[in-house]
Amino acid sequence: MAREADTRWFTEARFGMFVHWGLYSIPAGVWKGQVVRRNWYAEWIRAQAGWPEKPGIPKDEYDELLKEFNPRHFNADEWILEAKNAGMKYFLITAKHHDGFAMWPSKVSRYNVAEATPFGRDVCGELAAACKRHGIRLGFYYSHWLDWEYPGGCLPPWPKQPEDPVVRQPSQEAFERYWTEKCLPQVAELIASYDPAFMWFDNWEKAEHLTPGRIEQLIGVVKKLSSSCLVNSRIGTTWNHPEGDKLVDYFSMYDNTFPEKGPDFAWETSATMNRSWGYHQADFEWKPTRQLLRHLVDNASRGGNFQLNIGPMADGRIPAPSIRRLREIGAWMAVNGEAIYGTQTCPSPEPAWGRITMRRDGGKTILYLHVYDWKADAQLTIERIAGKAVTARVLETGQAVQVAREGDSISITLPKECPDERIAVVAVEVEGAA
Ligand code: FHN
Repeated sequence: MAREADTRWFTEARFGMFVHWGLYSIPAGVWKGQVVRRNWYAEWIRAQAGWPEKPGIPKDEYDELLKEFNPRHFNADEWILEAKNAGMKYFLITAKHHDGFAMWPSKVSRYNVAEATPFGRDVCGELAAACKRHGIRLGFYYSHWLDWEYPGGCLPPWPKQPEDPVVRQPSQEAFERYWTEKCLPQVAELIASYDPAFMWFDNWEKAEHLTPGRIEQLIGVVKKLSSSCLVNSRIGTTWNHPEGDKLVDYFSMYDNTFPEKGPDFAWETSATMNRSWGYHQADFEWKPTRQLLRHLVDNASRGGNFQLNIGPMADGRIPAPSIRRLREIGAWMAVNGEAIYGTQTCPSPEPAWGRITMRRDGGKTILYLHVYDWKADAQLTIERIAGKAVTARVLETGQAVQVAREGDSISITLPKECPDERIAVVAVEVEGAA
């Protein structure tokens, strides 16, 4: 087994949206008046409410949320257009998170949005159709390892913190039943019904239930139905398969992790805008747009993608702080997108003043200098770069920038006018191989 699918669309896209939405969006991080703050992950409320004294919501109590799930403002086109206008090229939705609740009318389990809630609609299907309408690639998050609804699915891998209870995991036999009765058929159903461009599985450590055989089986189910559907490393290859990540199409970093150097194949970082993935009504630690933009540029300059999460509210609306950030990023991308999409890493060392992305275009090369700290008249040097620097201009405004070769480096002089304090881009055209 080896990676064969074409990941070009993915690496060229560089930027996508992640969405965590489900029953947990109703309590939104607060259970019986108590803010759930073990790690601020609102989608973990079923396991973390009452923590540390008495963690966990009994299933019948959690299932009361089913009666309440009726998001009257949900509009798939609005979400997809919000992603598209932010400059994102793909969209990933939690088809099933750890609570085991399916966001499509699954024939495998009645624990799904169409049959078990008054809403009665096919969330995944509506989003798939909207993605198609707006030219956005679709992916599904599927929690294959943890499933807190179906007997035999794995439970929280605790204790992790001193206050965590000891959790007794299901037997291998019980997990096998869950695996063959729910996990594999649901994944097959998702691929057959909606033809996603990629699947995002979720495991982040050594797990005795994710055996090499099971991992191969799951990859096999995906690839048999769609050889072009990409599979991420969080299926468990990193920690649980002797052949490692060469079995998968792209590497997913751990949450909010931005490496100085990524692996030598396609990779991405998924990140939150505040601390939680699902909507958390008491999490006010929102990251500034400048930081989110820098994550995008950092990763792009190092050969990786950025998958930015939003947690819509239970009624289907996207929280205002997320909307503002998406639109600010979109405004930046509208003028600087060419410095992101389809670019490569630059062979010259990473500079102290910012980052460099690069595009080869026939005989010429364009270097995009992402300036993090603009100072009027400052000289910026791009070290160890071949070719003849021809022109340089501020990407947003077109203002000409002075450029010169000095030995094996190119240097530019920044004009007084900084177009964007967060990240301003200067495009330098180089003739011949850079
Ligand atoms: O436990 C999940 C968490 O809820 C969230 O879905 C993130 C997204 O990367 N993945 C797991 C933790 O890493």
